[in-house]
Amino acid sequence: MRKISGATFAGIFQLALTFPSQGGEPVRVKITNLAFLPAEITVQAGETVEWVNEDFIDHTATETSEEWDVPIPAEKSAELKLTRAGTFSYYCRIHPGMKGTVHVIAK
Ligand SMILES: [Cu+2]
Repeated sequence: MRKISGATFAGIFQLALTFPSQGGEPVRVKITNLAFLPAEITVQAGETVEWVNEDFIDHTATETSEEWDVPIPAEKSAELKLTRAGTFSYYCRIHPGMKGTVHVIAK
């Protein structure tokens, strides 16, 4: 009996390790050579987007109607949690030719 309960406990522990903490990993968008990659992503409401700037210059992820404006310094990353469902177009204020889209779907 003792052996069985020990095995069950180990099973539960392993299961807990399988699932990441709430919120999970951010959805990553790479910035390289003045472009958001991928330029279009879909996330669930409550998920976090992480922009990873691999360029040697600063960028921003600025929502078209300025609902959000995220500075992303050179060779750094920045995160934004998106809670409202909708389609959001964004660009870089410093390089307006850089454009991206985030689709946020309701849970
Ligand atoms: Cu830029």
